[in-house]
Amino acid sequence: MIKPVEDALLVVDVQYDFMPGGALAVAAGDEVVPVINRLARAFSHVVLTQDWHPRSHVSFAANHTGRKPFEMMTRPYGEQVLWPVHCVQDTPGAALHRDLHVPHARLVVRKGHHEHVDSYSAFVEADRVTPTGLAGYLRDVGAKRVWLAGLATDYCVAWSALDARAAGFDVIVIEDACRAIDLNGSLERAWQDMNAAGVCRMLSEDIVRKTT
Ligand code: VGL
Ligand code: ZN
Repeated sequence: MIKPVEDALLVVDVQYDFMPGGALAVAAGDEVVPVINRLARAFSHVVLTQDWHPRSHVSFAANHTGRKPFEMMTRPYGEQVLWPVHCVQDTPGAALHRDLHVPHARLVVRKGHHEHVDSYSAFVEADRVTPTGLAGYLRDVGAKRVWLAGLATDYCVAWSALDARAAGFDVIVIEDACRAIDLNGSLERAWQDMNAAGVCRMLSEDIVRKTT
C-alpha cells in the first residue's frame, strides 16, 4: 500500500456567491484565492467543499413568507439564520472561483443539499447527527490533521473545524486564508468556540513562503 498522507487541506466554499458582488458576499472573500493556491501546492491531499442548496432550501429567507435575510428562525434542529438565496445547485453562483487552482484536489464535498436541513459543516449537517461521510473518508485515507481555509471563517470554516475536532482530527485554521461574514458577533464567538475545542490557528506565511 502507498504510504498514507497525514495532512489534508480542506478548502471551504470558494464559490462566486460568497465573493464581492455575490448573493451572500463575504467582504474581501476573493483575497483568499491566491493564498489558497499557494497553500495547496504544499499539500498532496486537498479536499474542496461546495455549498450546494436546492432552490427550495430552508435557509433561504425567500422561502419563508414575510421573512428577510439575516433574521433568525427556529427550526426543529435549532436556530437557523435566514440567508439570501445563494449557492443554488448548478447555478453560476455555486461554481468554484475560476482562479482557484487546485488541480490535484481529490474530492469535492457538496453540502446543504437536504431541503429541510442546512449544513455549514462539511462533516455533520445542522441537525448535528446526519454525517456527510467526510470524517469516514479522511480516516479511511489515513488523515490525522485537517488544515482549513476558505469561506466563511465564522460559519462553514468554524463549524467544519469544530466537527473535525469532534471526529478526532488535529485541526488548524489558516487565518489569513479565510474571511468572515461577522453577523452579530459571530466571528468572535466562532474563535472562542474553536479555541475552547483546541483548534489551532496559523498564518499561511508560517506554512508556505510567499513567492512572487
Ligand atoms: C455559508 C452561510 C450560509 C458559508 C454557507 O459558507 O460559510 N454561510 N451558507
Ligand atoms: Zn448556505
